[in-house]
Amino acid sequence: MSTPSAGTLAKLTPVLTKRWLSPDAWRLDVYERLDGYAALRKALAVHPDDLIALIKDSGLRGRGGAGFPTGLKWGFIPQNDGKPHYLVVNADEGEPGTCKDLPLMSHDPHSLVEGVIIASYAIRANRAYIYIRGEAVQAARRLRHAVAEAYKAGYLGKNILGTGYDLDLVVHSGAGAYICGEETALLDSLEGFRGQPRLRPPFPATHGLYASPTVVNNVGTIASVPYIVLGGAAWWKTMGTEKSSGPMIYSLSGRVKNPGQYECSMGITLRELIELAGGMQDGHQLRFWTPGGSSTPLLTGDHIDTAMDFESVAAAGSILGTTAVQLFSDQDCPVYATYRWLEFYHHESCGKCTPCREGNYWMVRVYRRILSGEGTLEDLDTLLDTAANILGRSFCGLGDGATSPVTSSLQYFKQDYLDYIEGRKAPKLSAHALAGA
Ligand code: L3W
Ligand code: SF4
Repeated sequence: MSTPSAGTLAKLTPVLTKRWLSPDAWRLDVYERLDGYAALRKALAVHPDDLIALIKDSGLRGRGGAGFPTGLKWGFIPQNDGKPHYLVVNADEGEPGTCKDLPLMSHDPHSLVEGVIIASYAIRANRAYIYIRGEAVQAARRLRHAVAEAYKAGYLGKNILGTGYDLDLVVHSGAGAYICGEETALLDSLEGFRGQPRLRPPFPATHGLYASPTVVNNVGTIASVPYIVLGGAAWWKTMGTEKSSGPMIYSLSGRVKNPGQYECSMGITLRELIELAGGMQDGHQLRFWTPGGSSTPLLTGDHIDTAMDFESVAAAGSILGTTAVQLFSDQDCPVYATYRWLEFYHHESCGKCTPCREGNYWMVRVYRRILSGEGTLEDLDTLLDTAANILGRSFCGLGDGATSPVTSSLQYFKQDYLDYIEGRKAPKLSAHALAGA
């Protein structure tokens, strides 16, 4: 394993991850010894509007993929409308390659619970939900334990810390559907319906859970809140760039020596992240990668000096997304990787709209043909045409995201497709796979 230089190690900015290496930080007594619930005491002494102003001032942006300004979203919640307000935490982490929320909830669940209480107080909600991915059994167990401890200690329930503020928090496990990570499908699922996206607008901020004003935020977004309350907006903005403030947890997977989570100021380059992860595996050269999960367009080895903030990744032609950095080498095939992602989207498509339901089905069939050595040049046009009919015509982001690896791999790696079609590359799939298409 190559050791990162001192200069590179100094690029780590452990904020949300700082307790992960403390044994038993998931227990309330340990969490409290490590500053836990100090931010809550501070926040409950502040007017809710001032908390929203603080979050706006910090520049915090959503950590779930879209990077929407958090304070702005909280500010959309109507006041004095006579309706109940809700906070819903999207913990349905399912984007391929993404692995930042589940370790946070396992190692440091109280930081999320504390963030939920502060955020709920700010938007004047008396009921909050954490919708956690069904397969995340261990993280859900830790969360439920933390919620029970928080109730017992008077951080949840009636008259929290004697302030007169009431909040109930429910941890709800999903049933293993990727689409329930889409915020409106998540709300349908929480209400007991089949999880399928709703038309937006109206957005959840005005018509969310039970048609009431609802903030839906990602785990990392809400877990950032206690740190901003304690450290202040100016401190938060010392990390990151002008428009992408704060630290971010990057999940590195694939052909690096030490895959894992690395928390750094936004704007760190991919090259530095790879060095933090011990470098590429021996004998492997970076060939292609995703900045934020498989729904974000692929970039190539030529983009290794891209700064990993919202604006710089967009300028490079992709999306920062969930900062799920999946790294592939010269020994990996972009056509096959794209096919595997498409199998996923095809399987997870909820079926509500035609472009995504039918388009992904057809694209999988075309990939099977190409990878079986039976492809034709027209297949490449079919792929581009199908992707163009999905992008912007789908009911939700799943359809759009599914086209990202297709169009970007054709943009950068068309020769790999041609090699299969023209017989220079051995088929990756058997004729049997084609027959099953
Ligand atoms: C009120 C308006 N609210 C927008 C809110 C909206 C939502 C947020 C972002 O996320 C991303 C995509 C993938 N009034 C509003 C408003 N909002 N305008 O702002 O909205 P939007 O539409 O920009 O994005 P989105 O559809 O909520 C999708 C990226 O996520 N992605 C992540 C997938 C991850 C999972 C998972 O692991 N479970 O699904 C992948 O990178 O690229 O950019 O709250 O209500 N006028
Ligand atoms: Fe369902 Fe796909 Fe349409 Fe989204 S784009 S509503 S997942 S069929």
